[in-house]
Amino acid sequence: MRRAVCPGSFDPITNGHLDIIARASRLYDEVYVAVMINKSKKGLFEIDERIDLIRQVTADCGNVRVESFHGLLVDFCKQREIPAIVKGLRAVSDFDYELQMAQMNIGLSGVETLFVPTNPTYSFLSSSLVKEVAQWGGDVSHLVPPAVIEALNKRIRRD
Ligand code: COD
Repeated sequence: MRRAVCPGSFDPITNGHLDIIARASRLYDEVYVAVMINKSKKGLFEIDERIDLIRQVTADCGNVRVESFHGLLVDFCKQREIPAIVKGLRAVSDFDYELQMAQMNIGLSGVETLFVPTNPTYSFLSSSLVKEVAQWGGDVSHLVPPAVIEALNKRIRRD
């Protein structure tokens, strides 16, 4: 079975993430989406909320499993016998940091990183920008799935 992981914070999942996950799901038999826990960074959404949203919007793929993990990505991979990490690349600005992580990860454990070029429609898109625009009342309905719009509206109204 060919397995890969798409890791991230997914706070919240955007159409850019979803595009990469869907493309990975067509290349691999099983794709894990790993919501990596960073306790020093308070997100807008709790980890369980992020997982729930990702499960809803990736259900159509049919071969995507969503889990959270606290620790090194390479340990997540080792425990599940995953040989490949799939990352989206938006722009040159992503490349330096992604290259460092890819080289660290292969050095730590032999796990390969494969880069998928972003869909140009989403090359500017990040979870941080979505949250900022949504918090000021801007329209992000073309940038995230409808389930995320609903969750953003609820969260922002409650705060
Ligand atoms: N188009 C295409 N791809 C995109 C887009 C977009 N618009 N937006 C995001 N992506 C892809 C990128 O590949 C990105 O890396 C990934 O989605 C996740 O994005 P985010 O913003 O949700 O997540 P990040 O960047 O905060 O995730 C960083 C990780 C959690 C993956 C990283 O810190 C990590 O692996 N942490 C675990 C601890 C660890 O192992 N540390 C050592 C690393 S060497």
